[in-house]
Amino acid sequence: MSTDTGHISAAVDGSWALNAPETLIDWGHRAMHGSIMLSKHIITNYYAAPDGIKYSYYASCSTGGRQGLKEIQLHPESFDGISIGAPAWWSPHLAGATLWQGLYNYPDSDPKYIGPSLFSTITEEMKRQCDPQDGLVDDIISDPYACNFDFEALLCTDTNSSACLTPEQLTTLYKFYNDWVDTNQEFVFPGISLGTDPGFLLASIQTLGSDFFQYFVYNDTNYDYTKFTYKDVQFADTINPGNASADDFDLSPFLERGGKILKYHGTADPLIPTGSSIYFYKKVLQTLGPKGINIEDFYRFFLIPDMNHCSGSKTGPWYIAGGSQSVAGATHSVPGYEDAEHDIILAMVNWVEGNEAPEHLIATKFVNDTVALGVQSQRPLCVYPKQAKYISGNPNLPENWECRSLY
Ligand SMILES: [Ca+2]
Repeated sequence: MSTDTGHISAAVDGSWALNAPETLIDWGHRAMHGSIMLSKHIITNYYAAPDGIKYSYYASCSTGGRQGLKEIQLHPESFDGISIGAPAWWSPHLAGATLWQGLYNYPDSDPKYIGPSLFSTITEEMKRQCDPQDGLVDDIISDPYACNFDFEALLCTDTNSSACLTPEQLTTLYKFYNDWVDTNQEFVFPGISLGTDPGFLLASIQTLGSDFFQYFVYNDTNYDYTKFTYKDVQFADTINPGNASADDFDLSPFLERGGKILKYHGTADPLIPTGSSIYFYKKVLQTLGPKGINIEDFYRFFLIPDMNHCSGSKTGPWYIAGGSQSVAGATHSVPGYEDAEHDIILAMVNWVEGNEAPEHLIATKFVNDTVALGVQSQRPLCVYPKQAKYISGNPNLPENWECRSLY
């Protein structure tokens, strides 16, 4: 089953929500649940199964990730297992950060403005510094959070006046790659990971942010997003348009019904900061840990080094046949490797039906992301917070890596 949740629009156009409060609730959670219930009814009757449906699964990414988390928070019975990628789970804060990050670089007449011609300079310097810090020079920043990055290496000097940044521009860059912290040191939203292309969020004001406040929060065609501040996020929190935020960290009802969650997020996501998934994981841990629950018993999270939003990486293995992932020449699963170690859907099925929790997954990079051209490299993805560390031999082979705890 899939659903348009009751409206049709381009992904980055929020104008459909103008004067449409009921449609907003449909988008937030109601259409998903209604569609699930209806499809279960149809499937049960079509197949005339005497015992009904044995297992139900969900797989999606981005807003689909949010919708899956929201569904199991409101209706834990709906699914036995969900596979969630890069979820847009914290609606007012994600939209607020999207707008705020664009405003760092606004207007373009300001001395702090960084033009697009410098973006590759920035990411190349991050790659140069951070790639080796993970222990292997492989054109992949495997652990952006452990990179000690010297921003001032990008500073213009008297001998270097192009492909460099002024002190004012460095301030913009520093904000962009760090958490947004506002009044009274309150954490608002994580910044983008080091090494991630700033092109999407920094180059211009994205309607994913401004339309949320214009149409979802204020319902006002005259809204001026250039006046946006943290106060607007605080106000949006009080409304929580469409009750969309999937921010109920007590997932114990889903655990108690036997549900399983496999979640992944690329470490070079230019759209939804990777840190927002880490933050969610830690919030669930902090909520359930004190109750004596080991969250790995039902919720396992994988970072995918260098992967962009939901899919894709120039150099890193990223393909696990997750929701919205695709490579040329595959209609489903991972051709040549259709098993629970390489395919996150099969891993989820294996966990739910075979009671075997995945200790790792193996991500695949096909040459030019085309199956017919063969496998370029494979590498294990580890259950967070473990990381894949290179041992020896050919780094393109997964057996030459192991998942290790960092401490
Ligand atoms: Ca590296």
